[in-house]
Amino acid sequence: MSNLDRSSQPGRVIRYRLEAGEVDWEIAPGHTVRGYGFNGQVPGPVLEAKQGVPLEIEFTNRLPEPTVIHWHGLRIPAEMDGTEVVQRLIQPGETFTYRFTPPDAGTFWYHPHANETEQLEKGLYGALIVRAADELALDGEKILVFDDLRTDKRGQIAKFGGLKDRHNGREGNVRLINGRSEPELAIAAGQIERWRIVNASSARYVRLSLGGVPFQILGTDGGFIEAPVSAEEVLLPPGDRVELAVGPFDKEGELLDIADLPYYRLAGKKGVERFGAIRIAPRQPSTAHVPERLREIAPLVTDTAKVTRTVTLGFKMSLRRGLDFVVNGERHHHDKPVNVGDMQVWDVVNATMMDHPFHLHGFFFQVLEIDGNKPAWRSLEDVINVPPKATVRIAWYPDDRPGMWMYHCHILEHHAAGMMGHFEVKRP
Ligand SMILES: [Cu+2]
Repeated sequence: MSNLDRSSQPGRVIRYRLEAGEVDWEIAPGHTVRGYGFNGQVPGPVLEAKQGVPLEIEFTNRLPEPTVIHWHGLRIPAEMDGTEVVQRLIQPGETFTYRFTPPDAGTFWYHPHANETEQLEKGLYGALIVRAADELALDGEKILVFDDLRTDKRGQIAKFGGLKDRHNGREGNVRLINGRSEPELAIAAGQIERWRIVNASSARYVRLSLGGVPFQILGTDGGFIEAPVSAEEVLLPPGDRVELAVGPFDKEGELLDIADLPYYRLAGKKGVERFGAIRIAPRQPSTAHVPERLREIAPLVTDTAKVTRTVTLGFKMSLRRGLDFVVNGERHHHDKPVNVGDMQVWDVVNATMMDHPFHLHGFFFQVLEIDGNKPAWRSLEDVINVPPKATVRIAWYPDDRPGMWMYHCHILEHHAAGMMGHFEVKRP
């Protein structure tokens, strides 16, 4: 990270410089592909921010094409959201400085919001961590960015697969953690680590298992959940994040698979696929303590809240393009405005036979119901999977950040094929 310029003044402004450009990306020892990276690397540098401390990112586009950088999950002003509806695309050679103050602690990520199906596939993504003043520290921390890449016969990044990829989303044959194919990660026996996980895949649903050994879910998109939940697997649709307490493991020298279990979404992988491994390193003492309560999340609405909007995710045949993905029957839907201060209760309806990960920009929502059933725990989300033919009811509060916002399916090919909506949040 030689060209990463980071000067941090505690309590003042944290500054980064990011440059997107072409890169030789070593996905495995001796196997390099021509891709795109931030500051010459994939993933881009981990951006470390502090809750409530201004962040300034001077971004320069050295790509041969325009781009724009979206700060996924951050509740920042609309004009800093980094999409084509709030700013002119950043042309090759241009610099744009993003300035915002992250209001929430958690695990976020950044990626382009232009020609995403190509730019993310080529490696443009990175994690953004916002730390609280009283951050929970366990024995160690790891940041794992999951991705999959499709290579061709020459071992280079494959060309887009046309109509089939437009329909299914592009899944890859090479599985990557932090830009490397099936790496081995070490954790000392006896220790508990905090793992922050991002799924940066274009279309792959990662149904994560750590050798079938239970872990504790600590947080999701919007930071901590209220209390740790023990689980042996967790589903991350594209764009999703989760924070886990991993360990303690007992057997030194043991190797456990970081596996992606089968997930049928009418497309994609069919068997168990390996993303990497955990090696249990020599035992170390532990001082980690996972609290029984992590935070309180006040419910946004009561059970009797009225639905204010229905967003229907659909599919349409098209004579010109073969097929389209639509919202309320329209590609790139122009949705009605939302007033600042008017609580939103949305039914997100999936009218198709495929899963779609619904992503709302700039605001966290609470999931009220999935097909009438309450979720197992309360959380703050910006991505939620909407299963085939299901309805997910969400509530979110438009605080005073007027401007143009959007929501879309985070299967990047579906987004590109039209499954998105933009709307204005306006002061009444
Ligand atoms: Cu979709």
